[in-house]
Amino acid sequence: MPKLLLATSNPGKIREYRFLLDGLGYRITTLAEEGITKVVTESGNTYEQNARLKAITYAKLSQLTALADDSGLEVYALNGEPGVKSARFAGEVAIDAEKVSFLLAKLNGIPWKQRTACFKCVIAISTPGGRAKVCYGECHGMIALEVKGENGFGYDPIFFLTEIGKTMAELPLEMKNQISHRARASQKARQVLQQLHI
Ligand code: ITT
Repeated sequence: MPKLLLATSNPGKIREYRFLLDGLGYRITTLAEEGITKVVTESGNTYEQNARLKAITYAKLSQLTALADDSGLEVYALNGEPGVKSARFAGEVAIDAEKVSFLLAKLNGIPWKQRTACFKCVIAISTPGGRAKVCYGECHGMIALEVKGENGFGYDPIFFLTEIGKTMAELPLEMKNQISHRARASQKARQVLQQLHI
C-alpha cells in the first residue's frame, strides 16, 4: 500500500484526516512517524501559497506523496481577519484558548448579526517530484458570544453553526467531518488521491 504523508504538526488536523481519508488505499503516516522535524515557515500571503509550500517541501524531503492543509477563520467584522494568520493571531506561541479569548475580546460589543464568519481550508497534494494539486472548502457560521464545547481544536468552541444551533466544538468528530471546511476540501482531495495511484 503506498504511503501518504500528512504534512502537518497540528494534532487536531491529523485526527480529522485519519477519518476523512480513510479507505483510499493509502497507509497514512505523519511527520513524527517519519522522523521529520523541519519546520516550514509559512511565508505566503494566501492559503494556497502556504499549502503548496508545505506539501511540496515535505514531499521532496520524504520522497512520499504529501498532503498539507492551510486553513483559517475569516471574520467579516474584522475585514477577514485572522484569515491566513489564524494560527499566530494572538502571538507565535499562543495556545488555542488564548487565540479564542483574543478573538472574543476583539469582537467585544459587536452585535450578533454582525458576527458572521467563515472557515476556509486549502489542501495541497504533492508528489515527491513537486507536482501539486489544490482543493478548496469552506464552512459558514457566526462567532459565538462565549465558548461552548470540548471537541475539535482551534476556534471550534466559538464557531456557531446557525443551522445546527451548536458550536463546532459541541459536535462529535464524525459530524464535524461531514460539514467542515476540511471535510469539503477532502471530498475533492479524495478524488485527486484516487487518481494518483491508479
Ligand atoms: P500546520 O501548519 O502544521 O498544518 P497549523 O495549526 O499551524 O498547523 P495553519 O497554519 O493552517 O495550521 O493554521 C490554521 C489555524 O486556523 C489553526 O491553528 C486554527 O487556529 C485555525 N483552524 C483551522 N482549521 C480549524 C478548525 O477546523 N477548527 C478550528 N480552528 C481551525
